[in-house]
Amino acid sequence: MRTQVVIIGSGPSGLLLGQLLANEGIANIILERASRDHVLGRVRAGVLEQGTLDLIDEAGAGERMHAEGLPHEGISLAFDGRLHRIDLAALTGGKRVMVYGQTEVTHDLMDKREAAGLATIYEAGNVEPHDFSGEAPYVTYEKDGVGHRIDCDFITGCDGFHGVSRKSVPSTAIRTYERAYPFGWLGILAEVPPAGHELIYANHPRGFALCSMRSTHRSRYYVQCPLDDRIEDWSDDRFWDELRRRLPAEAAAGIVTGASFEKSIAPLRSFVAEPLRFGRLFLVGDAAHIVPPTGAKGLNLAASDVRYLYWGLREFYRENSSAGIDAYSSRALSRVWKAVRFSWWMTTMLHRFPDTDDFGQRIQEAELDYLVHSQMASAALAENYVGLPY
Ligand code: RFL
Ligand code: PHB
Repeated sequence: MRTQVVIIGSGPSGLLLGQLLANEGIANIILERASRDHVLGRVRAGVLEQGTLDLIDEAGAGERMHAEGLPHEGISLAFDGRLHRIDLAALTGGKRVMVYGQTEVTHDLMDKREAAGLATIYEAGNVEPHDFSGEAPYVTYEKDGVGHRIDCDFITGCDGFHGVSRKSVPSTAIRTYERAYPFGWLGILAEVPPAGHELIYANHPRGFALCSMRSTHRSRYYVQCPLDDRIEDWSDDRFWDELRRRLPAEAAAGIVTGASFEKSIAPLRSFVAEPLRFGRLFLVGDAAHIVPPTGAKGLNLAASDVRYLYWGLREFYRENSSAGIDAYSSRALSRVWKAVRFSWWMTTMLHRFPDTDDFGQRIQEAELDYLVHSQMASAALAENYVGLPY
């Protein structure tokens, strides 16, 4: 079998890249280890930057997102018993974010791909990229016990943090940077109306909490928890009690409780691999970098990598120029590192660390107090939250 671009991974990066390339007439095949239902069952991101919306629109998959997504013009920071609103739109000249679940984005892109008759091979086992340092790369995989080979011009590793693409690169050719945080996020989804109509990020001596949502009738809440906590130890009642304790009274009063239908603990990590290109293999999205979810940047960074790589590949096929793919790694990484910095900073300011003592707590509160009362500091937060320019 032969195609122009093999895409490993059918998460948002792989699907978005595949659709943009296909719209441009560039043939591609997606190889996905999991089943379609498994991919759609993962609950993850919820906040999309304008640049991500634009790219989904360019792919032609934005219709339902605009109909059902919730545009947000602000967020609140909670600390010292009070809520403080950051007016994102006023501070950024009218920019907003959209609350629309990653699962929905993935769904829309999968539907679009299927309607266009583009190939995705689900439950592809032992996917392996080969010979990407030369001119004739290929990918092997197994399906239903039978081995297959796809020859191609380029391989794109859109296979997430635990994928095979980054691991296929010789360790001497890649450099990684990492910070693991000493806590996790316990998250739940419940079919109840959200506490308010915007997100609330809360700093509290008991630990961080986040009030988010998926729609006007579905809420997504998180509380910081120790990494070794087990889901079984967190009944819904315990979760709701802990969440309310970490919020100012006015926000806690707005919490509507109900049975959760999803509950999971996610570790927090910052990670960057450099570079993002190895001959004819490119790393994209979580395959190359991870940020803690505090800045809502993971999916948005995946989309930003896709944008730069799409530009590069389009230029290669349209104009026979490799300038864009040559610039991919440095262009993408420059945006990645700024989001890594922002996510690390938000995480550091809002969470309780094992060594946070009373002094540390007061320093966090002083920083937050400065942030919400200084127009310039608020504007810097808002500028990063809505997404830095490309
Ligand atoms: P994904 O989504 O991990 O998709 C990778 C795909 O590759 C497949 N795969 C393989 N396929 C073939 N062969 C192999 N060997 C393979 N190995 C893996 C996998 O099955 C999968 O289908 O990576 P992608 O596409 O780069 O997308 C990245 C985003 O998923 C991620 O950055 C975000 O979810 C992060 N994130 C958030 N990002 C935001 O922008 N805003 C948010 O509000 C936000 N909240 C979050 C988040 C992530 C979270 N968790 C659980 C990690 C909240 C949470 C709790
Ligand atoms: C979410 O809704 O899952 C969400 C929102 C904002 C974040 C992280 C996660 O910063």
